[in-house]
Amino acid sequence: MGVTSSARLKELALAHGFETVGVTPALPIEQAISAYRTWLKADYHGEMEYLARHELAKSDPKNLLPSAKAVIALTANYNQEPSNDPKVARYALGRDYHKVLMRAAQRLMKEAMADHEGAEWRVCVDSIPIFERAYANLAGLGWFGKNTMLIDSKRGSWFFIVLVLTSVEFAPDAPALGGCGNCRACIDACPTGAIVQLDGRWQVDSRRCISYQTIEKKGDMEVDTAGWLFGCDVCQEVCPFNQPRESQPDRAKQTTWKDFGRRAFPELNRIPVLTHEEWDRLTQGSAIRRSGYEGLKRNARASLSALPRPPD
Ligand code: B12
Ligand code: SF4
Ligand code: SF4
Repeated sequence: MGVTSSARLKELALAHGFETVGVTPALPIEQAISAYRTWLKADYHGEMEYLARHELAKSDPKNLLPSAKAVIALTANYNQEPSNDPKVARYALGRDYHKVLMRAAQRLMKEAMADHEGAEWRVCVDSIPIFERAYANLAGLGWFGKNTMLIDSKRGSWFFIVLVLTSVEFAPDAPALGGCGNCRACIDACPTGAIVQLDGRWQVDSRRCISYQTIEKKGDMEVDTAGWLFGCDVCQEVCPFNQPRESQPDRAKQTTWKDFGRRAFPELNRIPVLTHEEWDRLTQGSAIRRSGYEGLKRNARASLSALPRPPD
């Protein structure tokens, strides 16, 4: 079978709620492999041991789907008004994106593959070892900002990435081009100095990153979390590509995915005294569950102790 047009696939992807879609060949990406190795060697993954274990699997998409010919990259906008009490990163305000986007991508692929008898595919939503940003970059969906986020010049960076490996050889798109120029707003604004130069590239040292400390890290908190209960959005909030602009109507738009709408949270000072049942109800179907019951309470205590005290 020769190269297949991606026109219908793209039409369907937009109809299923994804904002952008692109295709790139299912080949190893040498620059990503080498950047990833350097990052691991510097211990920037902290205690996320699974990232080191995944180094080999990540080197070739055929390790994940032997028949893979193309990688389809999709984005889903999660932008909404920030939550300030408690401070929860925007991506985690609604329903757990892993589940929502896995379902949406499976529905899309069933429809898109109806005419491709015997076609195979595998959906990845931050769920299997693959360089999501690197493939999405080559598929034309965004470029790497100094904060390491994939940035779409027209839309900004408030989006999730979904990849689909497929045995159908869809026609590839051109990689996305762009850059930060002289801007360094995210580097200066990061409360913990987590965006650092490594081998000539800006990278995130997870050990210093509030997102890592409040979501992935077990045990004691090692940095001042600047009031964040779960995740951190500072390096995206300050980015000029995330500010509304008349000449860019798609920039900083609010999400249209109903599932990502904000759920109700108790105030920060209520969280350290939540019972297990209350925590269970609060976090069901939410990405916030990842930090665990003790982890969320630890985050709240750390945030409360970091808040400026009112004068006596
Ligand atoms: C581990 C991880 C983290 C860690 C480390 C983050 C980091 N910057 O490395 C922590 C816990 C800190 C984290 C935080 C967040 N994360 Co996170 N995370 C991941 C995960 C699972 C792996 C990332 C990774 O491998 N990092 C190591 C570095 C070295 O890899 P990388 O960032 O992919 O960088 C690549 C490029 O530099 C590339 N490269 C270098 N040179 C070249 C040249 C060319 C030509 C090419 C093609 C590529 C290339 O190679 C590198 C390796 O792929 C991905 C999902 C996935 N499977 O990819 C989500 C992911 C990156 N996270 C995501 C999100 C949303 C977040 C947060 C915003 C959540 C929050 N609000 O708290 C923050 C943002 C912090 C930040 N500034 O990055 C999204 C990002 C979407 C986007 N628009 O970019 C992802 C893609 C999940 C998803 N499916 O949507 N995350
Ligand atoms: S998520 Fe927060 S702590 Fe992590 S790099 Fe961005 S600004 Fe710094
Ligand atoms: S804030 Fe500036 S330096 Fe940082 S990613 Fe955005 S444009 Fe690049």
